[in-house]
Amino acid sequence: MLIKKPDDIKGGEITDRKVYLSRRNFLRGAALAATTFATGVVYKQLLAPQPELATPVGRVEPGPQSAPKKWGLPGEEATEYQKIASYNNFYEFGTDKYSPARRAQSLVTKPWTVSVEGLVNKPKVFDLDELTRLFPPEDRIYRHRCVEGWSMVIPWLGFSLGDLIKQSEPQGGAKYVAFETANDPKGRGIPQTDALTWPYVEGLRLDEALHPLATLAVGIYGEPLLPQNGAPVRLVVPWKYGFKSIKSIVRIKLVERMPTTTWVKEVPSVYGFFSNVNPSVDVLRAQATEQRIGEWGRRQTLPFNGYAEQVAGLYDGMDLSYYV
Ligand SMILES: Nc1nc2c(c(=O)[nH]1)N[C@H]1C(S)=C(S)[C@@H](COP(=O)(O)O)O[C@H]1N2
Ligand SMILES: [Mo]
Repeated sequence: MLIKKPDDIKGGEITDRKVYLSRRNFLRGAALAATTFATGVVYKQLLAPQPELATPVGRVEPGPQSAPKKWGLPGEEATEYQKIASYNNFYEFGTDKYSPARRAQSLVTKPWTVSVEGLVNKPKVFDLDELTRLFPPEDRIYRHRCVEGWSMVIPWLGFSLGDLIKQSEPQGGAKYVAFETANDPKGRGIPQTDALTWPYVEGLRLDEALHPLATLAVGIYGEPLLPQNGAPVRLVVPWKYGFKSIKSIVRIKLVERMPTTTWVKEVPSVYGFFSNVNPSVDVLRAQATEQRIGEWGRRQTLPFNGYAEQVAGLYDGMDLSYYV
């Protein structure tokens, strides 16, 4: 694998991707600045105590304390709300795990619309309130596996993306679905950092998008999404690595050809379009085990993140060590 040099490993496992990014910037000719930045990030992660949440969390004692059975999975406890809300990837607001909880508070989420467009008979721009009225969200507790090696169990509040897509009446030529995060620095309070190119974009094959597990989430633990978790509406694809679960979505477009995605654009040699959780294929680094946030030790990573029974059929006949 291209990116695993001994140099890269010493910064700490969780900073792998940032180290990669700093190398990319290096290649772009921003050597000094990038190196300084990457070092700063490493120190921050090593030294930072658990950060205070900038947002007053609506529910100080979240679900697990009051109703642990309701929120867990068999043999797996739901991750504490405070952890879900303070350990995030949202590169628009910084590349370390703790920045989004502080910096995403600038995100303007009202009013918010989601456009469903492209190869559909009934394109429509939905106001968020209308969306949740038409598709009432329900509790959906899923594992969330980041390619950096950590995982959580998150009690989302959401509805099936497929229900929204079906009502738009996809045309015969529609084969894929492309998603876009808001990209409006002034109007939406999203800083234009140079970590990635914006907007963040993602995609699914249409049959994946129609699978009932593919979820549009509007809340966690029964509360509206916090900005750092991708308010007011984000994708959740529990059998794929976390980066497929694009946050703060404004556009859903049905298209004929496989759309590009942010991480495929960034590192085509490492990331693939499908990005199904697969313990036997290394993406970024070995993916056989994971650190469940809030637990000691590591868990075995399950094929399709434990959802093989439901989703493996989508990939019948595909060589999943090639179609990563
Ligand atoms: N727009 C946008 N969406 C994003 C990201 C991002 O940087 N920007 N990061 C992804 C990654 S890598 C992960 S692991 C999840 C993290 O979601 P969480 O912070 O709610 O756990 O969001 C994904 N969606
Ligand atoms: Mo991730």
